[in-house]
Amino acid sequence: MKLYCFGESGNAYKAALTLQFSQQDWEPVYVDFFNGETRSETFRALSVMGEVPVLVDGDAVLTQSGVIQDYVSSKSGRLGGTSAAARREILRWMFFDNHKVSGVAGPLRFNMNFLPAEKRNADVNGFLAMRLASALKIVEQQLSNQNWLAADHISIADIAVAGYLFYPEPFTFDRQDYPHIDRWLDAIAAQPGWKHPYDLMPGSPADRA
Ligand SMILES: N[C@@H](CCC(=O)N[C@@H](CS)C(=O)NCC(=O)O)C(=O)O
Repeated sequence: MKLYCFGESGNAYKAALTLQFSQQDWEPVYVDFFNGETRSETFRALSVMGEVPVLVDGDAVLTQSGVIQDYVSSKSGRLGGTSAAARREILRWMFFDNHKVSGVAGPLRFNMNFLPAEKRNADVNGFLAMRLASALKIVEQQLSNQNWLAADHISIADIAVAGYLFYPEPFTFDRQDYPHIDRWLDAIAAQPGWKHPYDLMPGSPADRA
């Protein structure tokens, strides 16, 4: 399988970690996001939404990190639920992630680190930081009652919610403020196949330094 990705993309990282943890044979294809590749006609032919990640598996072309995660989980028989109800519980946390955690952490991290300084808006970032803190409190609460977010084992929901939280750039998230999230991130990083995003996918801020 080929994963179109770049190192700075937390959404791509979720797909890459899912492939790693489910022991799939895959390789990354670098997408030059910072030079506008996701807006090119060639890329749009692959992904009408113009977004990374894209997974190509033979004739199957998949976009949206959650769909890719679900596909890889179903294909490998790993990281998913064993019943329809268990799968729904996993999806419930993935939708929460896409809307309230990654959907906020991604733009906030982009604004604070990758947007040119003159375009940064403190009010926008303050609003996003407040929204992120509220969502992370809910994650912290869930993890105070159980080891994993949506099942009694690691699932694609854990990978989705954790995706952005492994990045080193500042985006107002500090592991020390969330002891249960801190413990859970360590448990994810201890899984066989785990790698830091900049070691797993091509591209990192160091390339533009
Ligand atoms: N909901 C999507 C979000 C994907 C997304 O936002 N991808 C970003 C990189 S992290 C992207 O490719 N953006 C391209 C653009 O905005 O032009 C998913 O989970 O895959």
